[in-house]
Amino acid sequence: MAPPTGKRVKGVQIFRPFVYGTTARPFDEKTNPKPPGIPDDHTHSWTVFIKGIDDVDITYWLRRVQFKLHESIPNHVRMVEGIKGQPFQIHETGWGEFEITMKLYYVPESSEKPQTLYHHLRLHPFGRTEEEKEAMRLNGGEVISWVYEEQIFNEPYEPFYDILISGALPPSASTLKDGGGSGGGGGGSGAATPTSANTPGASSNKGGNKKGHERSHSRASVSTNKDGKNNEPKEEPFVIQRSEGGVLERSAMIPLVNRPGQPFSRETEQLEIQKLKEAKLKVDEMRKQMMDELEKKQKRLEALKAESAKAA
Ligand code: SLL
Repeated sequence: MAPPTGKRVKGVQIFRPFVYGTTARPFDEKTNPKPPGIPDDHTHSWTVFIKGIDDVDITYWLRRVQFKLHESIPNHVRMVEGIKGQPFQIHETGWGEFEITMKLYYVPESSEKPQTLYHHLRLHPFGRTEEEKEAMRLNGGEVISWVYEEQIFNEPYEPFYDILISGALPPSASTLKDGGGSGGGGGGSGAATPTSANTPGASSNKGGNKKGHERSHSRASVSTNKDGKNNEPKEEPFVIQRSEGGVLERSAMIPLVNRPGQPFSRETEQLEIQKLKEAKLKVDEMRKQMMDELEKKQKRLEALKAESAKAA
């Protein structure tokens, strides 16, 4: 961790969405043959990863990730350095499930301490219900356990703040052109509400006040300075727009709709909200029924008491 440079930007929280998790497949002669040299007792190939939502680059805030695997795996502590536009990931094979520890090391400009995330490697179909497990079995045996998360930078140091809001770019632009500072456009800033989609059990490894999700995501052509003044971008080689509901690099957007391999979107969020609303209605209904029954019982008790008082 580098010594802090500059001052913290007070009263500001910047968040960046990301996705982490595991994908596993059983070995199968046709669809997933076991490579030579893999021990007989290994039943699955699997991958653990941390990446940007919609596969956008996150190396401008995340520098390296230390993955700690099960001790039975050779060389079980692995450091993965960020490569621009690529996920932080490890491919492995094995026979058992276990908890993976991921230590996130941020870019030096952030002066942030590393943070740890935990994720359970899933090799076998899982879910809250048999239906959910069956849906996984139908998925060609691929077991996906992914979590949507938001990294909050609370009152970031000025140099890091400048990097974070250095300008939203079209997807993959970061692989074409280096570095921050050019282009216009602020990424969204705001507070986090960790959610999970399609995966039971979202994690949340940090605090932060919840302000909901309707935040400034798409100020893509005008940047806002710390002093609150709007600046026209100095150099703007292209008109920056979301394409196909995808997200801009270096923004806090999430996709508008689901696409193959991208299960986290506004659409998913709406479905989750709908599920919560339905669950609340059900709980309200159950509560009302119980209250009605309680009232009936209380009346009956009163009646019995009155009867016994008369008899005495
Ligand atoms: C279990 N508690 O009993 C867990 C342990 C260990 C998994 C799982 C070894 C791979 C290798 C491997 O898959 N270990 O030998 O490279 O399920």
